[in-house]
Amino acid sequence: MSTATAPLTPQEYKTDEHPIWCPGCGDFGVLASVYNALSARKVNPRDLVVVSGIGCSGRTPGFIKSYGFHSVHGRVLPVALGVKLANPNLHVIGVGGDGDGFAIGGGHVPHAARRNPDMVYLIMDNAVYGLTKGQYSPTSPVGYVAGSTPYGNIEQPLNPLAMVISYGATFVGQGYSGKPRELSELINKAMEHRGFAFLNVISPCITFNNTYKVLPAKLAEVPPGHDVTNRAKAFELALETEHIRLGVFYQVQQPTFEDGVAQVVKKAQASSPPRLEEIFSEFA
Ligand SMILES: Cc1ncc(C[n+]2csc(CCOP(=O)(O)OP(=O)(O)O)c2C)c(N)n1
Ligand code: SF4
Repeated sequence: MSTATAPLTPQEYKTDEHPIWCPGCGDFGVLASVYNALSARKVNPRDLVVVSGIGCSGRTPGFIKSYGFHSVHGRVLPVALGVKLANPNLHVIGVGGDGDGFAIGGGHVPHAARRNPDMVYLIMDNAVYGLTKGQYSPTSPVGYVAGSTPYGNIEQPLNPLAMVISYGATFVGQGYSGKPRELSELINKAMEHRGFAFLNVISPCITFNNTYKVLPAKLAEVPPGHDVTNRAKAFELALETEHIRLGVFYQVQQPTFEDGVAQVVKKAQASSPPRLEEIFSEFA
């Protein structure tokens, strides 16, 4: 992966496209943090691909100077994995909403996590379907009232962090759009990690699920001295109810998917597999 010849400032990662998100949407803070992290890491835009699903969050690739792929709902990960396999030298960042990632796209997350491709998967978690006007999502709390749940949501929310830790991701962290400096550092660490780096970013939807007032009392950093290689401890932090922890929960090193694929290709090329004619001759 090459770095830009002249490092870009965060501003220079902006495109001419202006976000049409509602004023005050948390996604602005996430986008600014991505710009900061790209600038800090001196990422050359031509070596970067941002892949998104559908949702307000799905518009993100249009705002980042890079290659981009605004895919279909829930399909961030298969597209991102395809990009990474086609050219392992690229930086790949997948972005999407909690609905995109954990409702319609939920079947892809375990397999991406256990394969461990070297990419970042960033969820903008607003606990609501923003684009389609505020229906409850898999991370909405019990009791959440919206057009689709006028008497309150009766389903328990799922826990993206605990799920992804259990799926075998090698980097799991959580950030908050309202703390862009800390979030920039977290994205930087996720990009530095070699393997599947999952970031759940709490990014309030000011229009349909305004949590700005209640969040500050609940947010707390991952405790100092937390051993990020301790998976059981990472689970404990993810399952805490008193606090919503911010920082790196879990990080270990394991071989990446693309390294494994390259080895398989090498082995296949070195061996002399039977020719198709030989295989077919068995059935003649
Ligand atoms: C296959 C398919 N089903 C449903 C939709 C309608 N749809 C568009 S975005 C969305 C959910 C958006 O919520 P989320 O993924 O959390 O993103 P946000 O808008 O909150 O950023 C839905 C259900 C769609 N576009 N495609
Ligand atoms: S509807 Fe919600 S998530 Fe979508 S742009 Fe507006 S505030 Fe952001």
